[in-house]
Amino acid sequence: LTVQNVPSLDLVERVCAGDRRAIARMLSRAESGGAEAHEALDALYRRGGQAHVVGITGVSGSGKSTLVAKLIAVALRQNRKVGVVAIDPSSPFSGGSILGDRIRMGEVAGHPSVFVRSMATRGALGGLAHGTLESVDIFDAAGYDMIFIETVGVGQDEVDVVRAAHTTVVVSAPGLGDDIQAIKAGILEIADVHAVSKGDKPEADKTVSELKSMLGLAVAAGGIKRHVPVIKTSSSAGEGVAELLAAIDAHREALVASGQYEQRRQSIRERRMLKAAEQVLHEAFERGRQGRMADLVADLAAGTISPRSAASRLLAHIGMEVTR
Ligand SMILES: Nc1nc2c(ncn2[C@@H]2O[C@H](COP(=O)(O)OP(=O)(O)OP(=O)(O)O)[C@@H](O)[C@H]2O)c(=O)[nH]1
Ligand SMILES: [Mg+2]
Repeated sequence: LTVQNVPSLDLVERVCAGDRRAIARMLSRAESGGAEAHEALDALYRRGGQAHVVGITGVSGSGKSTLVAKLIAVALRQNRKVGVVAIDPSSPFSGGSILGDRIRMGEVAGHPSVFVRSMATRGALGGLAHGTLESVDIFDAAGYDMIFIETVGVGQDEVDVVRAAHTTVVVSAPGLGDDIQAIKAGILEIADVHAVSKGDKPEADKTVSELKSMLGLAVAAGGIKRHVPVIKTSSSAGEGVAELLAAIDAHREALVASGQYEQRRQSIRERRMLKAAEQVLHEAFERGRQGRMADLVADLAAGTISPRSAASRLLAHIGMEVTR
C-alpha cells in the first residue's frame, strides 16, 4: 500500500458506510474518470451486487422524473434507500434540465435515504453518460436497495440502460402525440413494465388500451414472450405509484424465481467488460495516433497509399496489428 493509495481506499470505506459527502466525492471522481478513480471503483464494485437496478425511460416530458420522485416516496415508507442517476441529454449550450430534475425530485431529494445524481451525456462515447454505471456501483456499495437510472428514450441511451438494468420501465404519457410514444421511439418491446403517466388526464385510458392492444399484437407475433404489465399512474394524484413499485418488485422476484436474474446479471457483467475494453482501446487510440497522423495524411494526399492501408499503419503504430 503506497501512501498515495490511502485516501481513495479510505474514501471507499466511507462510501460503504453510507457517508453522503464521501458518496458525492466518489460520484464526481467516477464522472471525471481517470486512473485515480479506478482503484476505488474496482474496490466498490466488489462490495456491491445487492441493489435492484431499475431503468426508467420514455420520451422527454413523459413524466419520468416526477414519477421517480413518487416511487421514491413509496419506497421510503417501506424503509428502503434509493439512489437515482438521472441522465440528461443536454447539449453543452442549453445547460439542460439538470436543475429541473432536482426541483422535480425536490421533495424527496433531500431525504437522508435518497441520493439523486444528474449527469450530462455530453462527452460520452454514445449511449450512457460516462460514469453512469460506476455511479450505480457506488450507490450499490453504499447500501442503496433500489437504484433508478432515468434516461430519455431518444437513441442509444435507452438501449444501453436496458442492458444495464435488471428491470426496465417505459413511461408513456397521454396526449404527447397521436401514437404511443414507445412505438415511435421503437422502445415498446424493451419494457419489463409499462407505465402510462399523467393518469389524471382524460386521454390516459385511451393510451392504456392502445398500449395493451399493441402489446397483445407483439405477443401474438412472438416479439414479446413474457407478461408485461401496463400500469396507469398519476404523479399529481398519487395514483398507481404503489402498484408500479409493486410491479417493479414483482419483476425482479419473477426473474429470481426463474433463474433469469442470474443470467441477466451475467450479461450485464459481460457487457460492462466489453464496454470497458472498448473505452480503453479508444483512449489508447486517441493517445497513440498523435504524431503519426500528419505523415499518413500526406501520403494519402500524394496518392501513395489507400485510407485502409493508412489505417493499418496507424494501428500498427499504436501496437495493434490488423490483417489487411
Ligand atoms: N397532469 C400531470 N402532469 C404531470 C404528471 N407527471 C408529470 N407531469 C408534468 O409533466 C411535465 C414533465 O414531467 P417530468 O417529470 O419532468 O418529465 P421527464 O420525462 O422527466 O422529462 P425529461 O427529463 O425532460 O425527459 C412536467 O411539467 C410535470 O409537471 C402527472 O401525473 N399529471
Ligand atoms: Mg426527467
